[in-house]
Amino acid sequence: MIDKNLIEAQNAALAGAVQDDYAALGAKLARRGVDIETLTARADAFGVAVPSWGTGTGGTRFARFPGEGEPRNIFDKLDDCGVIHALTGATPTVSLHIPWDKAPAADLKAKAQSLGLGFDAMNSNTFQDQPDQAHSYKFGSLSHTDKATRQQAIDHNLECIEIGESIGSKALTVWIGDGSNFPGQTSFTAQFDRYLDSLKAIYGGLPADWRVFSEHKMYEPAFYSTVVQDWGTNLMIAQELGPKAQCLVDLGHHAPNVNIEMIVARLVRAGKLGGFHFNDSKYGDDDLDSGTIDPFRLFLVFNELVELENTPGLDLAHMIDQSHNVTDPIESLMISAMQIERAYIQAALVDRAALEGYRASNDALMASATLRAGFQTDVEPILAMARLRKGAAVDPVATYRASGYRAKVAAVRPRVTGGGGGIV
Ligand code: LRH
Ligand code: MN
Ligand code: MN
Repeated sequence: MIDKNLIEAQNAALAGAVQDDYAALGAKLARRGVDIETLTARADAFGVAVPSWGTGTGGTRFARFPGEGEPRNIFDKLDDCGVIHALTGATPTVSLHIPWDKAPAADLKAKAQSLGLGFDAMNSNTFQDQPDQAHSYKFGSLSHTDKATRQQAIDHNLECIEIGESIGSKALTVWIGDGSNFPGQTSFTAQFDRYLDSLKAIYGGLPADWRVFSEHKMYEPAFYSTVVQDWGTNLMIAQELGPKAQCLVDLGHHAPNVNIEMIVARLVRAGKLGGFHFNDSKYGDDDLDSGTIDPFRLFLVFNELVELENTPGLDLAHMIDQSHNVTDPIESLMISAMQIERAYIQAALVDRAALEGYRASNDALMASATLRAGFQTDVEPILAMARLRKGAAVDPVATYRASGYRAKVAAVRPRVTGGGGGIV
């Protein structure tokens, strides 16, 4: 999809500068007692999953403005994911959404393999109706008052597990829009009990080596109450279901100013953090590109993850979940993957021993400064070197633009016109 020779040629022009910057940063970090190669090895091993649905232009509740050469189906989406991974070297897996990405498993597997991609968690969808379904989700899905509707939603999730199993996925993410719009519309308790019963049935269908991630979200599309509205409810769910159930934290699913990094620490302590949907947000579930609004918060999340990385059993699924309205989704996803990696490496270079010392002696100022030293270090030479060494692009966006990929696919992918909003 992207000519290896183009990547090499573009890299050749930048390699000298990368070497110089890398040597300078290496010397600077050495003075702080940090070995740059250890950090580069971390960057090299880091991966985050691309959401299949993020490769198309999203939309708001008001409108959708399609871009050129939008993927027509999951195979086009996988091609785009292959481009993102070839250029960044940081996105080896894709997270699928069913039924949006429904296709014969053998074809999905073969396509992913040809692109050097694997599959991360499967996402089920019971927040919208499909043309052929018997029961509507207008008033809920897994927590619906009607048993047949709940069963339909359960069956859909079991089918997602089945598809996932045949393509090598190991987890199912469940997010539901169920809730209510008016006080009095539902019983908080009975609705939650119904949800738990349904999820238990799904849990019962998990293969031995699978996990289920429940994803909380404060509001939307339900605007008065949501069944799985926060990490407290989410933790209750994971604890009641059993060891294969964990919580998924989507960074955009909290009230403004909520201390998400602290939620992360609490869930790790409970052995119940399963993974992330990375994005950034200013007001609500904005699904903006990772690290573009509050990069410090992203850093603080990774700071907890690095601090707790030796917690027994910790096995996190890192996934992006964004909606791109005004950019080329491939460019946004590449920048986001690199922002997430940047936050991770900045967290990894924090002097943990010094931090512990300042904490013990209650030196708040130096503890804060020690943490900030990580955030304020420009680790780009490390990320660029990791990409250079693995044959990805030193400057992924520039190489992508030079490749003319979007124009090439636009020639074979018909222009999508208009389209309503409504993507969550
Ligand atoms: C809900 C959500 C969830 C969905 C995705 C499309 O807001 O974050 O993860 O699966 O958006
Ligand atoms: Mn999400
Ligand atoms: Mn969301």
